[in-house]
Amino acid sequence: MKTLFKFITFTMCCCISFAAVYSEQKFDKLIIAEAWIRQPIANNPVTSGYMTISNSGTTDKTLMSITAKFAKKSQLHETFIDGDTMKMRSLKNGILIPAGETVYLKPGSHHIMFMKFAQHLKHLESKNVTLIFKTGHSVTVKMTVKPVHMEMSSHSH
Ligand SMILES: [Cu+2]
Repeated sequence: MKTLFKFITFTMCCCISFAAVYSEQKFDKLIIAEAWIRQPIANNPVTSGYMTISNSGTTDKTLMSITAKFAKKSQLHETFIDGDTMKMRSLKNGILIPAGETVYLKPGSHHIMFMKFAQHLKHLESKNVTLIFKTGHSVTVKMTVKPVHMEMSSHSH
């Protein structure tokens, strides 16, 4: 099933670093940082999540899927350009995190899509999200719910 969404949020700022705001979460050879969920606007039934994933090990890892209790459906998405429109689709083969490298899930690029919320996402709440790798290994990370503009204000000082 191929699902396309119009990527309306692309024009929002996507290039600001805010690493200092988040502590790293370490799982053996994986380091997760800057894990956040875009606070949904009003009754919008979908939102996206972002994080950086570093693989300090010597074997490549592939992130295959995501689960979260607060969303009935979670997918890994990529963003692409179709003509002059920004669109997104689910990544059937997951996201490769090569040994020794860092992969950035960020606005305008790969991201997590959370759909059909089972719980309300509150401002600055920390949510558990489980990352499932191709090997079957999984890790549960904490992601902070926040509006997009916060990354800008947090960066200004
Ligand atoms: Cu998406």
